Amino acid sequence: MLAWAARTMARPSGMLKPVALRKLTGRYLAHQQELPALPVPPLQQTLDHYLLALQPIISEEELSHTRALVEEFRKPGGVGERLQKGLERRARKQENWLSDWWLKTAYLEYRLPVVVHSSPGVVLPKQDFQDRQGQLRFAAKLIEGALDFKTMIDNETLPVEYLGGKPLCMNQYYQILSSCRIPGPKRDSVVNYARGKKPPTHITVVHNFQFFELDVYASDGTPLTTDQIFIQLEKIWNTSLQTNKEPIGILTTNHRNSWAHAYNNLIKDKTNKESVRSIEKSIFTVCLDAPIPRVSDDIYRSRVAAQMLHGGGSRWNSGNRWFDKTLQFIVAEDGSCGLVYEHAPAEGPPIVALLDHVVEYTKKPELVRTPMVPLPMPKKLRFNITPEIKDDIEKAKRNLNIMVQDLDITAVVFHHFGKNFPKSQKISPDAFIQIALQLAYYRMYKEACATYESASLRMFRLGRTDTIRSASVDSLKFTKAMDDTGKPDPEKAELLRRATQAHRAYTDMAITGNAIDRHLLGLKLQAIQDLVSMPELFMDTAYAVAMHFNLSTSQVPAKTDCVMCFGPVVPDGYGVCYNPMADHINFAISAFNSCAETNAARMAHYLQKALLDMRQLLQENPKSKL
Ligand code: COA
Ligand code: HC5
Repeated sequence: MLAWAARTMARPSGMLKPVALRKLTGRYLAHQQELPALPVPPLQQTLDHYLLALQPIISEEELSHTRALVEEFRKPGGVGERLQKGLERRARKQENWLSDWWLKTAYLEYRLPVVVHSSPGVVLPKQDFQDRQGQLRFAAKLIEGALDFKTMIDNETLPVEYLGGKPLCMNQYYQILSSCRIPGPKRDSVVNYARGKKPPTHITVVHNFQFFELDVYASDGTPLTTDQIFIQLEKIWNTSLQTNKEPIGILTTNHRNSWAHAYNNLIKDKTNKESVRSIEKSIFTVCLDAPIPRVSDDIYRSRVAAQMLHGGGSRWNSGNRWFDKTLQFIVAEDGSCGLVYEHAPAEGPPIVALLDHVVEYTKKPELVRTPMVPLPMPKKLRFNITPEIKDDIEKAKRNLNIMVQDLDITAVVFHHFGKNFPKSQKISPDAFIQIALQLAYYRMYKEACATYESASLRMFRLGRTDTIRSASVDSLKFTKAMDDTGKPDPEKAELLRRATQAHRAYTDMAITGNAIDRHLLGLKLQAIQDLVSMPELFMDTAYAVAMHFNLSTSQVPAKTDCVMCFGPVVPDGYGVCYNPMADHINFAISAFNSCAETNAARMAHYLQKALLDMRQLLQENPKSKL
């Protein structure tokens, strides 16, 4: 039993409290104890790297102003050193000096709706069923596959993952099932029921906006079989044929403060409270969606990506979700399927590992047909809708439909090459893709922008992410040179190689805990905690520019040929997620329609062109053998 996990996860605030690890046992814990603690990088190093990171994105004039602020901040005995000491003290006391702060800042205190602004989606390859039978059979297999993965979590038999030869923190796997975000007036929380006294044995199934509690374990504790689950799903389907139900789940799409207010109002009623608790406790959710409108093959993926992110609006499937639920599988009647997940408890890779397992599972032939024992009717979760709740639903619908209209998303398969080409050139594939993004952006806007790429900090205990700043001095040198007819091609190729090396070097710095973003955040939060006045460094325009990520990107590799997606993080930005496979790359690019300067399809076009041009440049200008 994961005693440590039980204690930390039961805390309703979702915050992780340090507990003496010594007393604990278990395979998972033994592994966790071996992991190093996240270091606090040296102050002077971070400040030097900060100035370097600013170079490609701000003017020389702004830079000299910021240089002066940095000099002031870094002086011996100055405010920087004082805050750094505070951080180092925190690092000695806590299991991970960053994780509580990150959880709060990036998620629990972030007030925008989780839909589009925070929760990522995954689009699975289209399944070849065309009807309800096929839909329910696939959903039943998927549920069984997910329960199979859960067994590995429960038994602590999940294989430890590695990055760059180093073992990774596995804690996030213990956070993704039986958990849910709960809205709060100023700050949300995450509850996890997996390690409680009586862990849940049910999932939530939603159909036609109606929620059901489906027990997926038999009385002897074994998981139901595909056939049994299928029969139960049919019962659910047949008792939820009405399509005129209030889409109560829409409430979870609202701004967090509004939702927190509506939530307190909703759960005043005892029946509503029980229904909400059942959803929150459930192992995960399965959304049986209505078919999405038929579209041509070339925009099919983009359409499904939008469905996964927001459900298509109040008239389509958005009411068929509980967006606060950590994990929601989506299976639509027309064969489109995927998932959406609430980001606070975990990063993409554990979710994708689960998904890879589930997809493999669904491909297995069904072997045994179990003799049918009568199973109880799944419980319908009832809601009493007062006029006030109805009003909250209407408001949420209006806001959601605006968000749905505003999301511009393009999912494409770049089929000319995948990881194999950059590898053949002895270049990091991830760096190659990131530099292509820089080239695409430069060609569109004639400047570089602050660019975020997620880097895993899971080499450290309870590590989440730091930022790889992909816009670098070297990337800008290359992107400026690429279309400069005065520059010889061999020089351009050399600049490209150098830019990819710089990117890979930043990646190594980030995954070993030496990047600048989380350290700067830590210094800023330390200043707030110590109640010293905010250092000017953090009130500087350059700092705001550096944190305004017009390109927010992430690589999430998967075995399954799927595409992941998320929204932009600024009103005038792009969200770019990619899954590089051996011979092709799956991309999803998002933007907002309300911003005249951005266009997802245009960015996708420029990105593909950049990848092709860069390949040609390298092929025509091979590296000298000297
Ligand atoms: N020559 C030849 N091959 C190379 C190479 C080179 N110069 N550099 C790298 N490669 C190979 C690698 O060995 C690796 O091989 P594999 O396919 O056999 O595993 C492959 O190319 C991919 O390496 P690379 O493209 O450099 O990227 P990476 O896998 O190291 O990933 C990050 C880089 C930043 C994505 C990764 O470190 C990371 O942090 N991932 C987590 C991100 C995350 O959490 N995202 C979700 C956030 S919710
Ligand atoms: C299933 C794919 C999930 C990818 C989500 C992701 O990359 O989230 C980033 C998390 C982080 O801490 O970097 C945030 N981002 C979407 C804004 C890049």
